[in-house]
Amino acid sequence: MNGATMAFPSELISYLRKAQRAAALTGAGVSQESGLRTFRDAQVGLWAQYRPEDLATPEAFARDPKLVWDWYAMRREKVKTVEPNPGHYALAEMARRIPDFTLITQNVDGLHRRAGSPQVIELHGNLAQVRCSVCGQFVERWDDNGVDVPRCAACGGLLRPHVVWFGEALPRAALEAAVEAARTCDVFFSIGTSGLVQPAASLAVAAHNRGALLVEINAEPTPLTERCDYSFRGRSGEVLPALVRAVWG
Ligand code: BV8
Ligand code: ZN
Repeated sequence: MNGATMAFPSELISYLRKAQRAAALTGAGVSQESGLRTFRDAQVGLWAQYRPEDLATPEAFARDPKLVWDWYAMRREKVKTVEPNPGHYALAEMARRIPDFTLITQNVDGLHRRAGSPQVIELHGNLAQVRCSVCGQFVERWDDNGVDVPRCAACGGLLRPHVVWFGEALPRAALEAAVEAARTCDVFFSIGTSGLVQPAASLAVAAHNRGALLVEINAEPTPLTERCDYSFRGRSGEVLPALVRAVWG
């Protein structure tokens, strides 16, 4: 299905025109059209031999901090070279159209903010931020001599990316805000996510159980698909702009 010729059910269009409160959960699929690999995509180059879920763990960092630091340094550099895509901009537009719109993302690339989304709940942190793995102090600048993992000037601890690794708790305030949005919204969008990672994936179910309309936009079916009121199979960079055009002109 491509966005240009998409037709949306009229009852969905009228529902969205009246919606007062909406929440959207985005995953790596939304950034895929900006040129960022999803977690499902195979990695390339010298990272091809590693699975993201094996690198994004405290155990991997403890075992080989340099490998994990370099993987994030590579991703930080890559994010600097990409731009938000029409899917990001369509979500920023939705926030201007729906009175109470909460954008929740699993992505750590910061592209929603760059696309102008007013406030973004970053459930899994942000690649661009670095903190000390010991004292937790955030660090703006560090010298990476390419040999050792940079250390904290205050306590000498190893620096690490400010992202949530598997097995680590999500930031409490972010998770609480996301749960509150899921509980109170009229419509919940699940976009570009395989719906496999918890607790993010449970937000859509919580919203649906509270009576929200559940709308999925994803390139392939997910464990959420059969629960959805609407599930659009397609690229978020095409479907989202088409939906915004159909609802708000
Ligand atoms: C926690 C930051 C507890 C790092 C990430 C067994 C059962 C259930 C749960 C668990 C379990 N074993 C372990 C767990 C818990 C675990 C978990 O869920 N594991 C899964 C894998 C089973 N969760 C955790 O560990 C979480 N923490 O539970 O802590 C705790 C509590 C208290 C105290 C201490 C501990 C932490 C999870 C967060 C991990 N960090 N990211 C980094 O980025 O490096 S997760 C990371 O992977 C991403 O952030 C994202 O969330 C996830 C990848 O998922 P997606 O974004 O959905 O991407 P994916 O590639 O999967 O899918 C993309 C989709 O897009 C696809 O469906 C594709 O078809 C579609 N698509 C592609 N292109 C497009 C598209 N769609 C539209 N348009 C396109 N163009
Ligand atoms: Zn420190």
